[in-house]
Amino acid sequence: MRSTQIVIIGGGPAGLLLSQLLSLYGVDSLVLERQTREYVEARVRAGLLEWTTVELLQKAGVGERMLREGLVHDGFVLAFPDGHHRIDLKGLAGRSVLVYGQTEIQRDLSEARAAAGTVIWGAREVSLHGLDSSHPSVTYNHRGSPEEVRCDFIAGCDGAHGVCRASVPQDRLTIYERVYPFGWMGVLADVPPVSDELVYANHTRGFALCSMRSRTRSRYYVQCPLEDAVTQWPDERFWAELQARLPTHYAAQLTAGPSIEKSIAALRSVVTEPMRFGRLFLAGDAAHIVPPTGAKGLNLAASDVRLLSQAFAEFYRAGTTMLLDEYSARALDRVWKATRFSWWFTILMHKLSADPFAQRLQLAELHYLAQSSAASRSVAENYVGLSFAAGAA
Ligand code: FAS
Ligand code: PHB
Repeated sequence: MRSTQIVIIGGGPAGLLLSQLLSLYGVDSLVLERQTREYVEARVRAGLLEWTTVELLQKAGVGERMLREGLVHDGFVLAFPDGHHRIDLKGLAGRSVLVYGQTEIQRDLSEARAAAGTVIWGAREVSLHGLDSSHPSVTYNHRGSPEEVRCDFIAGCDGAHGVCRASVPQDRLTIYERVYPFGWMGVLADVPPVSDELVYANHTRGFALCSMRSRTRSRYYVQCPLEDAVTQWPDERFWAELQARLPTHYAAQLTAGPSIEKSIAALRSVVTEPMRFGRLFLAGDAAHIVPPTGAKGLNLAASDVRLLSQAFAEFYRAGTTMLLDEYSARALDRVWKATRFSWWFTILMHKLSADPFAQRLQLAELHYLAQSSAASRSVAENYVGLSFAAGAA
């Protein structure tokens, strides 16, 4: 029977980044990923990195192409029916963010782990055993062959629909959830972005976001009804709706073109407490989901992995479990602060109802943001990512 120190379930950004960091600490791991490498690399998801995530990817040795191809952004624009306001991230929070697609991060991490040969793609029927014992194990099926691996710890990095959280007795965890009554229709297209910076638009027709992947590839989103299907959104309808939701000077800049990817994402806030069960530790979407409005999903996964990799390294280096014992509380402190910001930003920017009172409250808050440097500073420091300073997670 094969054995290793850490079995990581899930080969998305959380699982691969954890495996890469552990290898730098001299800790062995084995990643079990259900899908193929190509499938995972093709999933179009996040696009915006906090600088602490950039620094962590650099520390993991996968920062070279990211820094060469990524776009440094010092601010973003809030657009609303009677005006717009730029949040000066660099000036207000002293930090920038980096635009670099999750697909690229996944490619960089897959490349780095391929050399180590410790990722099993296509691992099926994964099942966890002995979570409360000192030597848990994982069974799985690979290319029709049943396999088993013994380990010291299991890292659950298997996303929102994984097996790890589902393996814990339901009376030993609490799941907090909020479902938003709308989704995001997202389009990727090889057209120049409408602006040099991201534009978040609050409009009476619904929310819109103008993002990008490069100076020639744009990523756009419009709020849509939850029950919509992608087939109801031919390119022509998408471009017309996006243009209708942007201020005129952005709408005039909009270049339409054929979509190369089109998908609808549901918006949810989910937090699982605690993030540890015996020898199982949850990280990333396996433990929490945020609406993408605040661009926190991938960044929270990275901050979990930063804490968990340090905790495992301390255990094997010094034989102490202090950081492992503190992991859940420290990770959740940061998760809840990001969950709050993502919820607040989602409620502020989306069309929640036809209720004129609610719309006036949103407008009042946007006007306040535009007039108050203190209010804008609060947005800026949450958007660039709260510090890991002592006392904060
Ligand atoms: P992931 O879901 O990326 O990876 C989990 C992996 O585990 C998957 O590869 C899965 O195949 C595997 N897995 C699951 N069950 C398994 C099993 N039983 N056995 C083995 N493997 C298993 N975040 C942003 O910041 N901005 C965005 O715009 C944004 N858009 C998103 C759009 C969509 C449709 C989704 C679903 C998420 C989006 N996110 C966004 C959030 C997203 O980027 C996540 O935060 C990020 O993928 C988290 O990474 P992981 O925790 O590794 O989870
Ligand atoms: C993206 O580029 O996909 C993106 C950027 C910022 C967000 C959400 C998504 O808040």
